[in-house]
Amino acid sequence: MDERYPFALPPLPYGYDALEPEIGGRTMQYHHDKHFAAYIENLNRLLAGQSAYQKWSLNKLCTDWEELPQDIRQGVRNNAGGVFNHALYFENLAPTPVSSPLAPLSGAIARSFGDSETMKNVLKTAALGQFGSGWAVLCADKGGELRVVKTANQDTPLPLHPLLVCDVWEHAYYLDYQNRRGDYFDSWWRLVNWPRVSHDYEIWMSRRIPVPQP
Ligand code: MN3
Repeated sequence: MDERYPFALPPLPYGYDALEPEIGGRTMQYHHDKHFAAYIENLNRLLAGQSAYQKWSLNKLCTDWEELPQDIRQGVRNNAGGVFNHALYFENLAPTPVSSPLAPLSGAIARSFGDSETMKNVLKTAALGQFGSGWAVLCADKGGELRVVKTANQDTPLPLHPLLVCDVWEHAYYLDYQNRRGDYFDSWWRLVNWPRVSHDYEIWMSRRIPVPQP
């Protein structure tokens, strides 16, 4: 993402209760207005007075945080990742989802997983297998192949390109599902905005830089 300091909280693209009954309005309100907002505020606070790094894009902050001064390094890692992951999370969902991925993503799913159900199971295994807080992510590599990764805390899968992110921090589901992360995953899956995810894959494929031939 190309956004730069000062970062602003993007509005939720639907109403707080638009994803009910799968995800409750209270969860969405706290998740967007408190948790997501806090990552934005913290990142802006960390970068205030750091003019050299205010020019960095969100992507660069997420990938090159090790180059930052010691006193802001870990904070930027956590909060830039939080901004990046949550921006995608809320956009990945929709109140009236289309039930299946569109071409060319559908073809990539067939190549990489066989079918959508298998991909869902691989993603669910990652979501359930992430110990503690983190994310399960469907990613595309530079060649357009798909893969599933899990990340801890607010780490991102960059430089792999994340297409679809499942937040498995308890704040994403505890009010609605308590300890039942698997039930949350199944509900979350029904909300996936496949037209948006498919479009994102198409854009990623069109922007690929050809590998230079020796
Ligand atoms: Mn979250």
